[in-house]
Amino acid sequence: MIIKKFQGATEAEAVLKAKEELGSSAVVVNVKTMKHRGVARLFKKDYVEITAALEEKIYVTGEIPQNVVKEDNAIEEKLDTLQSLLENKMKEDVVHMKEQEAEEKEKKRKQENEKENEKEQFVKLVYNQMIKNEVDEKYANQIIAEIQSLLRKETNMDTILAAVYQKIILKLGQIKTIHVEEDHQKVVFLVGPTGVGKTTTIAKIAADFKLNKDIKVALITADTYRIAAVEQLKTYANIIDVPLKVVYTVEEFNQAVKEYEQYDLILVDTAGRSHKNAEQCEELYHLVEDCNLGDEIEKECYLVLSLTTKYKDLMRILDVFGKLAMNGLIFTKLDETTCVGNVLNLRLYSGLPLSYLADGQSVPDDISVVNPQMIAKSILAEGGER
Ligand SMILES: Nc1nc2c(ncn2[C@@H]2O[C@H](COP(=O)(O)OP(=O)(O)O)[C@@H](O)[C@H]2O)c(=O)[nH]1
Ligand SMILES: [Mg+2]
Repeated sequence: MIIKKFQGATEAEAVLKAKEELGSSAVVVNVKTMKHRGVARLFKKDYVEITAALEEKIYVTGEIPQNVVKEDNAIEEKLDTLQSLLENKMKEDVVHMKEQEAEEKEKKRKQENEKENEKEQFVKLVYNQMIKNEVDEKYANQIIAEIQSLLRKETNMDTILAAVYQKIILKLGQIKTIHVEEDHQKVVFLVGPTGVGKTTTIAKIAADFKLNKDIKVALITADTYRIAAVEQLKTYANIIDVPLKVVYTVEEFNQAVKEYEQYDLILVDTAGRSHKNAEQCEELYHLVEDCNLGDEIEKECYLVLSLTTKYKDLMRILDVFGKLAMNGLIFTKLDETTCVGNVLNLRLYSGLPLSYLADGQSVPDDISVVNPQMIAKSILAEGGER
């Protein structure tokens, strides 16, 4: 606001002066009639003084008074300050935002690291579980390595565990059982070390085929080293009601098979061979490989192993018996161990299919076809739980 006083002989003259200087927008805010003082009062006439006011920034044309220009400059300065303040504030905000972004990123990275650690620990746990259940380190590592691509993107622990479980089942592979067709003779040898349960397993299998599958079963035993061994199988043969022939030579064996012409499944018990005794083993190879069965009769051979045997010994046994063409692996004494890792180990070490699993001394009940789901679960369970 500009306020200024103007004088004139009359009010109109003073107003005119005001409008000339301040422009037509000037407003008269006060009018005073003034008298001269002292002697001058006698010679001079009264005059009028007005106070005119003008809002700033109204000037459009004409000369702008100095004080108005000053005020204008002040405002501009203020505006400039305001603008630079604003600019500074914006700059600060940008810096702040960038800092916040970096912080968020760091937080996210930390969370991801935490998850990664958690995952690593979980995988380690799964690995340890396999080792505790006596899976060979080599195979446990292989399994973990094979799910690496899934581990890179997956964070859900259940999914990871399920993938390991699936891998184990895949590795356990297709199960091979003894398959017998009517009028299609099959001769099946069970071989393996002493005392693993060959004779007991033969009795169990014979009973299952005869009683549950209605297959004509006959037995031959070539285990003539111990009288007790023959007697043992004789007892089972009587109970199950199947014929049994005892043979001492390959010729006798061939003859026995001939005489069993009408039987669909002939199960052959063999003497337990120490894998350390080469001569004993040669005898067995001779029997299994050189027997003359003719083209009509199918021959199969299964290696019987006890789950109570150490992995190292099992590997040696496999090295020795592996010289025979083998169709599958039978494991016994599952009931005497909590660790089934060797089922997977031997399957992978030999490349042979898994067949049967015996879990007790009781004939005919304690045997079943290998169940890969059960083995995989047990391998991943605390204490090999089944
Ligand atoms: N706990 C247990 N014992 C078994 C099993 N299979 C066989 N056995 C026992 O192991 C011992 C030797 O069995 P045997 O059939 O004579 O073995 P072989 O020498 O291989 O013929 C016997 O006392 C059997 O009762 C099994 O699955 N579990
Ligand atoms: Mg025996």
